[in-house]
Amino acid sequence: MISEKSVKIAAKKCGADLVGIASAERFKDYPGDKRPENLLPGAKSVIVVGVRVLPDTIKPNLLLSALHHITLNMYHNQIAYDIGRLLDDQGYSAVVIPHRIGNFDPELRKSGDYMNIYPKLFGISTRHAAVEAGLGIFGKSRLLITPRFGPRQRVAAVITNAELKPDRKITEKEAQELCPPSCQACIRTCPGKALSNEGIAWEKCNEVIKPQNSMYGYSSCSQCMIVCPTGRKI
Ligand code: B12
Ligand code: SF4
Ligand code: SF4
Repeated sequence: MISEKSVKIAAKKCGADLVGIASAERFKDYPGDKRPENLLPGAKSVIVVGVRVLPDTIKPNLLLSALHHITLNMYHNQIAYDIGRLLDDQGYSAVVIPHRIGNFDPELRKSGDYMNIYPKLFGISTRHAAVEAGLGIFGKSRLLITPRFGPRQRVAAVITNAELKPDRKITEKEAQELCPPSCQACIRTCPGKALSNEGIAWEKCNEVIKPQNSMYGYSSCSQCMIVCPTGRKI
């Protein structure tokens, strides 16, 4: 029987900065199409792996930023694949949720319903899975905020029928420290005015990053990642 410890050691050996485990049970109140069983009948656990964003690399210009995000997507996709392979070797099923490294059909991107169509393609939200796996919380930016890196990580996931001990979730008190009620940095800085205390207007964010996808091959804007004070090195 595979243990959570061996999964975590393997993920770290492959280069993961973050690894957490959620039980599939934690997704029971999610919309039907966002539950792990939707992709893997009999799913028991979701393993989430994360790699850090280097803030100094995404700052200088939009091309460097886009290329950095692509690099990290390739990297976490590979780590997730290796975990999938480890599970497969031991007779378990695994569905790997990677992230895209290239652009989608430009015609699809122009669709007025793109903000609904695009997330559905991935099955589950890896950011939600990371919160369920105790890696962090949702900040006012709607990004995953972790104690070590703030919002500066990208994440992939593996759904499996292996029963692994889930990690504890972040408490309410810890959440207040990660995204203090008084902080407004991401809201003030967002060039698309997409963020507010009420949440995010996805279409406004997409208006900012859509042209960058065509120009640089990937979403470049990372202002909500750059300005967040949480997880900064002292
Ligand atoms: C689609 C998408 C986008 C779309 C957003 C559209 C949308 N509706 O989500 C666009 C193009 C705008 C976008 C922008 C960005 N993205 Co993006 N994106 C994704 C993607 C592929 C899917 C997210 C998703 O499933 N959204 C749909 C739902 C879940 O979103 P929601 O509004 O939060 O949920 C609602 C409902 O579905 C429902 N719901 C969902 N779950 C639950 C649970 C319960 C219990 C209930 C009751 C309801 C409910 O209620 C919610 C509120 O209405 C993920 C990767 C992945 N596979 O998950 C990356 C991802 C979220 N993106 C990421 C990043 C970094 C970015 C950008 C910075 C761009 C960039 N440079 O890469 C910006 C940041 C915007 C921001 N501030 O969040 C990272 C985030 C990392 C982190 N630290 O959090 C991810 C995880 C990709 C990765 N490889 O790491 N993104
Ligand atoms: S990625 Fe840019 S446009 Fe989108 S929410 Fe973050 S700061 Fe705003
Ligand atoms: S910038 Fe401030 S408000 Fe925004 S997510 Fe980070 S801590 Fe929260």
